[in-house]
Amino acid sequence: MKHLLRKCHLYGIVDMGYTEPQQVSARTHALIDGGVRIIQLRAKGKALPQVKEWAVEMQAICRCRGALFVLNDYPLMAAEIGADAVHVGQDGGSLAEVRQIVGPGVLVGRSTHSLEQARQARQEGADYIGFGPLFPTGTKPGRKSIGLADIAAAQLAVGDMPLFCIGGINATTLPEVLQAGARRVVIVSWLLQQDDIALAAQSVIRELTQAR
Ligand code: TZP
Repeated sequence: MKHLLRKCHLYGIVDMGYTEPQQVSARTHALIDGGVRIIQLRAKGKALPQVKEWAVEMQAICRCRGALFVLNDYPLMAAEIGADAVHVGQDGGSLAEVRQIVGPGVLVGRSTHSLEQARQARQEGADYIGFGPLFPTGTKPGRKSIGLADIAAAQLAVGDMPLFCIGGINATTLPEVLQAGARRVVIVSWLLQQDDIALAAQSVIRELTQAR
């Protein structure tokens, strides 16, 4: 699983704030068609039985097509449905607690919002981190953005643990994010709002590859 994670440079999220239930399957396929190999279900504020239904649907697609499926927020459910990874926020408990719930075969990702939190997640043994929000974003309204200045230092601090920059990344901001040293990114709303999600993902992956 970890070797698959290492190959991932664009991380996609099917965020139910931007996605109708009947689009879950098509959007998961479109992301994979575009080359995305790690995809998260993010369903903030949705009823658990619904979340589970979408998670099972996405997990099956990802398994079948060779992509990693990540469930946001629910370690118990992630273990139950056999997700490849679970992603937790700063308020999601210690990573040791999360690991105890999901067991050794499930990757654990952590959101971080500062250099210090990135270091801490590395120490706690996260498999990967999200680092941001770099820019203000409607996907996390009211959340203070951290800018680009610490990307290179954070990258250095976490060594070979994959660090995905996140928050307000789109075709316009991507070049400056790469210029600041980012090598992996999560893009949520911009990708989901493209007419052709697969094509948009492909072009982002091309830019990420050229920057390496
Ligand atoms: N964590 C930090 S920023 C963010 C999350 C989940 C949302 C990023 O969404 P977008 O739409 O790509 O700005």
